[in-house]
Amino acid sequence: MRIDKKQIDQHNSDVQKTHQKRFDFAKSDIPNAEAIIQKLIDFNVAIPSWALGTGGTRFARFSGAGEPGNLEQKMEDIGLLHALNNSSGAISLHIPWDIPSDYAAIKQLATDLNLKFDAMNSNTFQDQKDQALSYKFGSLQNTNKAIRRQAIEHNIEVIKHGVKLGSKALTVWLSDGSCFPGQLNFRKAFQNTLESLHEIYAALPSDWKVFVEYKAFEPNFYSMTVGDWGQSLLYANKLGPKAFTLVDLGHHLPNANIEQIVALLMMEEKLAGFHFNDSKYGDDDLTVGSIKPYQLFLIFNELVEGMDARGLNHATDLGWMIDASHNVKDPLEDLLQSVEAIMLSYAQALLVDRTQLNKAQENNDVVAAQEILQNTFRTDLRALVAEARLRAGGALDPIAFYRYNKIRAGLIKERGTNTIATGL
Ligand code: LRH
Ligand code: MN
Repeated sequence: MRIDKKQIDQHNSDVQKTHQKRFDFAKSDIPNAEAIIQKLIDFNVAIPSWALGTGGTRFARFSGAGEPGNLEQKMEDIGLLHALNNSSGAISLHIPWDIPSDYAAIKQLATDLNLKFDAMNSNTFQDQKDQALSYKFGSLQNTNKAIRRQAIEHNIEVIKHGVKLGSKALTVWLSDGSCFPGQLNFRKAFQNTLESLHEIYAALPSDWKVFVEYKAFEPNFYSMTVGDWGQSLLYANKLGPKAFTLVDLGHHLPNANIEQIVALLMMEEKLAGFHFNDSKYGDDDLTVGSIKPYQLFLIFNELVEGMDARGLNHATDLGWMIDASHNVKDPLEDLLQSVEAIMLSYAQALLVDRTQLNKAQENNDVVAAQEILQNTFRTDLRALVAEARLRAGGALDPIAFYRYNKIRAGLIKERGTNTIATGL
């Protein structure tokens, strides 16, 4: 399904008056409103190919209707999101769930939909039906050299798929670890994993990066072989200049100070980027900003401070991606909400008066520092984010447009109710 620009123009003219009033009020109090809007227009968040269908848990999966049944339909859905918010201009593929059958056709479709190919994701956390050896006891860590070899070859295969599509990065998330004390020799598991990652690193084209994604627990529940930012940084430092750490917001132990982790990984120039989502307990993969919006703002506050300290390009020098799963909501509405939450937190971080904040920090004026951050967080920037969307050719209110134009009903009419999207 494609959205006609005229439909968006009609929607925008219907809500323009209300928007203009809100925008005029918002910008009247924001001296750098135009600079913030330009940064928002340039900012894009990649959408995971595995989050366009209904997700589930081990207990149940309540499938939705009109889901994308193949890679082309997944790209169509991301194209639809991008047409509405002009901030979702990239897709991140997961192999083997999304192996293109016709590369030229897929690349042409991406061009037609104004989409780029973001980081590729390997998968050694499942056994594929035609797979010789099992990853039950891990992949790159496995005590069996042949199983490590199989996993290395898979990652190299994923790089080859990515090169054909124009991707520039490989994300390696390993489910490897142990469920019980005594099951694993931690040192050998680390060294097997590092040795294996060195072989994958050696296969990277010169202009590629590898992102080492860490996770505290699940599916292993005693140890994970890439269990936290420190372990991921160890691997990235030992691998070389093309290796970085990837922060998935849901992969931390309860109450971890993620904004501090982000500040230090930025300082070490080893932060690859993000898998944005939100969570209350574990790796819940909930809508971004739906549980801990202040934490998301504090993370972007550290990101803007860190990126400006190094003169980085906000839009292109880090990897911005959502990694969520939708058990009870329409996946496309959920993703629209997540992108909105990211844009709002980024806009607020751009609004922080850093000169005053640095002064308060230097003077240990705790209250002043707190007031600067909390007042910024309590500043409503939704009209600025909407204005950026409008200027970029998007819809002022994507969710309202999506519902008013019965997009899901249209997808069901096109695809029927039984299509299942590959993914989690
Ligand atoms: C692991 C993870 C990883 C993906 C998977 C789909 O929890 O976050 O990034 O490979 O989800
Ligand atoms: Mn992730």
